[in-house]
Formats: sequence, C-alpha cells, structure tokens
Amino acid sequence: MARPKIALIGAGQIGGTLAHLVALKELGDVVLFDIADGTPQGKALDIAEAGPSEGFDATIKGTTDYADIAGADVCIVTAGVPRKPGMSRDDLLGINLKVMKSVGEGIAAHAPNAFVICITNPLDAMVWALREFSGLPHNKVCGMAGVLDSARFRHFLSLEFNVSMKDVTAFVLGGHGDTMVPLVRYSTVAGIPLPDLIDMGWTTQEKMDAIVQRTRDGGAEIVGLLGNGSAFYAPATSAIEMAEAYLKDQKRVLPCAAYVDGNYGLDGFYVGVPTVIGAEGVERVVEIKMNKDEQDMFDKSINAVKGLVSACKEIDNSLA
Ligand code: A3D
Repeated sequence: MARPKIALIGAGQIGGTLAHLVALKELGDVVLFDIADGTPQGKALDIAEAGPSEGFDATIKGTTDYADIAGADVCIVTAGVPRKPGMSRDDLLGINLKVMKSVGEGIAAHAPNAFVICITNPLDAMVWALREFSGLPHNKVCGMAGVLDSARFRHFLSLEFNVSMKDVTAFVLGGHGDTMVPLVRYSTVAGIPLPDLIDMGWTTQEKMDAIVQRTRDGGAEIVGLLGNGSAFYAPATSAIEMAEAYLKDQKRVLPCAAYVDGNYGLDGFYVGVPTVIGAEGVERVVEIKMNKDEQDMFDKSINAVKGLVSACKEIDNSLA
C-alpha cells in the first residue's frame, strides 16, 4: 500500500517542525508548500538528509506549486503570519484571511479529499474561512487549538502536583483566545478531578486559578520569551496527534475547533469542543454538561468567535 501523502501548507516554523515529525514518525510522504521560493525546498532537503541517521523511509519534497499537493490525504495549514510581542491573535485577521482564500482554493483544486487541519490564527475564524473558501465537507476541516491548550494545562498541572504528565488529563473548550475555557471539573490526575485534589490538600484554589490563567496566556508567554515569532514545537506536535488519529482511524477523543451544527445549541461556525477523530474526520462532537459558571465563560468565548467571523464577512464580501 502506498504511503499516505501529507501536504504542509506553510513551511515556516511550524511547517518545518511538522515535516520533521511526520518523517520521524513515518506517517507518510511530505509535500512542504510555501510561497517563499527556496524555503520549502531548503527545509525539505535538510530534513531528508536527516533520514540516513534517523533511518526513516519518507520522501520530503519542497515546492511553490500547488499541483504538487495533488491527492494529499492530509493537509496541515500554517500559512500566514504569526504574532509579534504585544499583538493579539485577532490582530492577524485581515492579512491571514487573504492567505486562507488562496490556500482554500489550492486545496479545493488539488486535494479535495484531504482531511484538513488549520493552525493559522486567529484560529476559530481562520478555520471557518478556510472551510468556506475550500468548500470541503465540514467534517473534513477542523482547527488545532484545544489539543495544544490542553497540553499546556496538563504540563502546568503536572509541575504543580509533581506527577507524570501521562496521568494528567485536562480539558479546554471555547475559542482559542483570551476567552478560552480551561475546565477544571473535567481535568483529572488518574481520574481524580481537580476539585477533589483541592479537597485532598494537593493544591489550593488560588494556585488552580493561577494555572488556569497561565494556560489562557500560554501562547503570549512564549511570544514574549521568543521576542520574534510564536510557539512551534508544541503546536506542531498537537497537530500531528490529530493527523495520526485520522490516518490510523484511532477514534481519539480530542478537543479541536469543529463545526457546530446544532451542538451546544450553536450552529454555523467553528469553535473548540471535544470531538472524536477517526477515518471520517471529525466523526462526532461530544456535548458535555456545563454548570452555570462554565456556561457563562463558554458563552463569552462564543461571542468573541462570532465577532471574528463577522469581521471576516465584512472584509470579504464573498463570505457573507
Ligand atoms: P511562520 O514561521 O511565519 O510561517 C508561516 C509561513 O507561511 C511562512 O513561511 C510564509 O512564507 C508562509 N506563507 C505566507 N503566506 C502564504 C501563502 N499565501 N501561501 C503559503 N504560504 C504562505 O509562522 P509559524 O509557522 O510560527 O506560525 C504559523 C501560523 O500558526 C501563524 O498564524 C500563528 O499565529 C499560528 N499559530 C497557531 C497556534 C494555535 O495554537 C492555533 C499556535 C502557534 C502558532
């Protein structure tokens, strides 16, 4: 059986890391696409030259021609610009919307059967626009954010409790922005919910509140430290987890930006919700029960996402 073909649209910091991870994990052959001629070709050759030492079997091709993504099984989209210190994700909207138009048209023309994972910010609005521009089925287009935000939450919790990250599960819902909703009640250490761990004296409410805030600010913390560009190792790893779930039909339960079509009483846009990812793409949206506080935070986050989608429609009349 032929190897799966994985197209990476955008060969910047995340795109290059994605290509390296796909090769190391032998998930398939890679086509690395970018408009900056030389960058995708250079990175592809560099990664291919790691093959003899790593011992992976994969072809890595760099290109500026959309025709090379033909027939891709998975497309991961990072094309666009990242944040600079002091910028919010939303400041990227106008410029990245134009990029989504060209990427959506490229995917529609050459890889209409692909499972598409968008990473470009502002995530919830860009994945919605990418779906609109590409015309692909909603279940085949989703956004990566929840896996990363949850991973950040899990990392901070494992540090607080001094336990393995493997035993920490965590949940983050809503839009990928300052209003994201880390759900303390649904986050656990080996099945023990965080509120119980507070009762058991493992931590305090104040410390939990601080960790929730650090999770919300997780992207900005790295933007501030780097001074030039945004996080890329963990974002790439998170998207690979989603791609692998699709390619291997794992039916993983992963939070991602999915199209809501009546779920949570919402419809017509993308927002971070728990999903099941398998061979059909986003196979299910999992609807959890929220208490009043959680629902209030979720509603606030939904309003922020709706505002961004409206802004997209104002900028590009074809989306209205
Ligand atoms: P960067 O290293 O700048 O790479 C972006 C690449 O996109 C560059 O190589 C550009 O040449 C290329 N590009 C620009 N326009 C086009 C186009 N029209 N077609 C094809 N390629 C194009 O950025 P990065 O890799 O660090 O980040 C990529 C995106 O991911 C940014 O929008 C970030 O804000 C976003 N991001 C999202 C998360 C989430 O959790 C959702 C996390 C981190 C970064």
